[in-house]
Amino acid sequence: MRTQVGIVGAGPAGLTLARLLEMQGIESVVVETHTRQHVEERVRAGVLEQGTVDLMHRLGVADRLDHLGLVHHGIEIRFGGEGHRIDLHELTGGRSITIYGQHEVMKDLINARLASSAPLFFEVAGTSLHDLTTRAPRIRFAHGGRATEIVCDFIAGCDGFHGISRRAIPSGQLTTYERAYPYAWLGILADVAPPSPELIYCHHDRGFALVSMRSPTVSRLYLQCTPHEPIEGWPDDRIWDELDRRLTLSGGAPTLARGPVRQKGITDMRSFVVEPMQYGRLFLAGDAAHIVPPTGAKGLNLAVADVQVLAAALGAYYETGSDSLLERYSGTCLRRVWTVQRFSWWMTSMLHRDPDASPFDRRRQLAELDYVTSSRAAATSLAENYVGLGDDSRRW
Ligand code: RFL
Ligand code: PHB
Repeated sequence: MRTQVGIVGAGPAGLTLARLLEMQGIESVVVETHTRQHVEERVRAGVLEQGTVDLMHRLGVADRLDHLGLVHHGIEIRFGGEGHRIDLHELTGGRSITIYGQHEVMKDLINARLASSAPLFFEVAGTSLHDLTTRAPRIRFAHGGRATEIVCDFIAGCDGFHGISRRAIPSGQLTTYERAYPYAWLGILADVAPPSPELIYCHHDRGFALVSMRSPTVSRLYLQCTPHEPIEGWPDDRIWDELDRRLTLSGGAPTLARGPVRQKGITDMRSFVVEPMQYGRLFLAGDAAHIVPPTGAKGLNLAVADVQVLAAALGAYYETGSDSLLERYSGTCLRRVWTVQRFSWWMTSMLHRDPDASPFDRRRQLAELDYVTSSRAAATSLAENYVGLGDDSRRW
């Protein structure tokens, strides 16, 4: 089989790239290890930046998003038992975020891909990459028990943090920057109306808590916990009690309505970047190249931003024969990646309870929360990063 761009991974990065290429008349083949059902049901991100929503419109995959997405103009930062609203809309000249589950984005992109009859193979096994520094790099895999090879002009490694693309680059070619955090997130999806119309990022002596949602009847709630804790130690009642303790306002009674817990899981947190994001004719995009802790709600948005840069560079190559944008791919992406890394690290450090913090660190952290929620300048900095700096052409 031959194609112009071979795409490894049908996550947000891979399928958005496939759609962007299709709209420019560039052929691609997408290969994915999991089943369609798994990809469409995996509960992950929930916050789309304005730029991501705008892109979904340009890609013609926003009908359900327009119908089901919840547009939010603000978030709450809660600490010391008091809530403080950050008015994202007012502070950023009218921008907002949209709550729409990543799995819904996946359904929309998969439907569009299948409707166009362009190749998308689920349940492939043993993916491997070859001849990356030649003009005809190859992807090999087995599908339905048959060994298959795709000869490509370029390969996009969109296969997430645990994928094979990054590992296909010889050691010594990449520099890795990494930071682990001494805490993790326990997340639940519950069939109960969200306790607040807007997201609540809550700092508490017992640890961080986050109130989010997927719809007016489904809540998505997170608690800071210890990395590698067994989920069995967290029966539903313990989770609800802990959420109540952390989220209760000063002098108030616990107000969290409880409902059936549909899904629960623990996620470790890390910051991770490899440089450069390209090797020969292999281009890494999304979580394959970088991971952010989820506190800034940025991973999906960053993955989508990478592939916009890549699609434009591939478009220029096929139109003019020039590979100058492709050569600059990594440098262009990394500026945004590091801006978002800084913000995600900062939100994470400000809001979590660090078990290793000294009494000085603790006072400094509370002073930071106080500053962010009382200074318009500080709140504006949070707001413009949170809604996304993505379409500011002076920066990128
Ligand atoms: P993905 O989504 O991991 O997709 C990679 C795909 O590649 C497949 N794959 C392979 N396919 C073929 N051959 C192989 N050898 C393969 N190996 C792997 C995988 O099966 C998969 O389908 O990466 P991508 O596309 O880069 O997208 C990244 C996002 O998924 C991720 O950054 C976000 O989910 C992060 N994230 C959030 N991001 C946001 O923008 N806003 C949020 O609110 C937000 N909240 C979150 C999050 C991530 C979380 N978890 C669970 C990590 C909340 C959580 C709890
Ligand atoms: C979510 O709704 O899953 C969510 C919201 C905000 C975050 C992370 C995840 O910062």
